[in-house]
Amino acid sequence: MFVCGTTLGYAGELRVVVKDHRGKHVADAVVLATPLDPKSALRAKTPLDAVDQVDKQFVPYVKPVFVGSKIRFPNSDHIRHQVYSFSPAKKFELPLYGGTDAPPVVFDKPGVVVLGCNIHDWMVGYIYVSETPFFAKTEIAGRASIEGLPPGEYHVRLWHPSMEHGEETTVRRVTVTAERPTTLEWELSLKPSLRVPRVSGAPSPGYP
Ligand SMILES: [Cu+2]
Repeated sequence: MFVCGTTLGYAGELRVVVKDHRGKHVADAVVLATPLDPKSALRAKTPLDAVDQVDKQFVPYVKPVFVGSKIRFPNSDHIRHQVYSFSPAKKFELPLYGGTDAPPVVFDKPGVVVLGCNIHDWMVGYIYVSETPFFAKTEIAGRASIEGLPPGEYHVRLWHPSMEHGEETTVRRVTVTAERPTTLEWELSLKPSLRVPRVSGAPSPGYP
């Protein structure tokens, strides 16, 4: 008798390359794969994760997490920070602190959470709270890979803090198989970045 489901245990992979309209590789783009069959997304993996503060910047600048994740906000600087968010997906404010004293924050609602610091106005970071457990972030070469995908149909989309159009304009329907990785390329229009890279050790504007 032929038994269906012989591919059980085999998983697919999505490989993604993101470039801007000039062909430059785009880092910090979040790639999200939502299975059309919701049973494929049954996974309760919400590890304790962290967004650090180093040289008065959030590290990493963009952090994708699965909904329900707890995030710590350690402070590796020798000064104190006061981290907050006014975003509807998560409003919170940590007390002014140094070191690793701040209690972790639970991100229980999907969406974009913009992080700021009350002391250092220019500090900005992003937590993307994903409703799907299948996501990844592009590195400097504009590449990301999502592994361990149950084979099937997916809606795949992108988010980036500087994207010109909404993430819904990036949605593609993709078939994932266990045989070979599926490669996708996007060209993403970005708004001119207002983020000024700061040199470590350089004098800081504003407060110390
Ligand atoms: Cu600060």
